[in-house]
Amino acid sequence: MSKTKIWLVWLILILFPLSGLLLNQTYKQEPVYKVLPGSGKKCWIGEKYYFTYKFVEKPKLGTAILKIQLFDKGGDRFTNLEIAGNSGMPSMGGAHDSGEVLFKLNKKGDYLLPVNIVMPGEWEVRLTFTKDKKVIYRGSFKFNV
Ligand SMILES: [Cu+2]
Repeated sequence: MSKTKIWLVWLILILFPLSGLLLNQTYKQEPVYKVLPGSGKKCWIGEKYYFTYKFVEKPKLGTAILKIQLFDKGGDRFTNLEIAGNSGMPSMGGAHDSGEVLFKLNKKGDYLLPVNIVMPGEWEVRLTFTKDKKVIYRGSFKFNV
């Protein structure tokens, strides 16, 4: 092989894995969660739905129940989305992350999720809304215990 060809082979051997790494990083980007406007306030999901969220009681150590009420744009209750929540302490690098847990619907059409608060400090809940298996909205909020 000529020197040029050997160079080319080396170049390909090095560049190929490098470009793979770069592509991988692009695709593995963390999903972005919109910061929600606040407990009890209307949070719009596009123009079709909105929801409100609040804890049934002020959160303290133990299990806090997070309640979401979902409405269509006309203000009627809507229950055909799936909602998942992931709670944890941002300052503790995932040490208490619950993983994605589905909210359960009660008879009134409220979505409920138990959140396990195991220590005082700043907590975050990340919400994921899914329609027909597709994620249509991600939002998060923080609170202190
Ligand atoms: Cu902690």
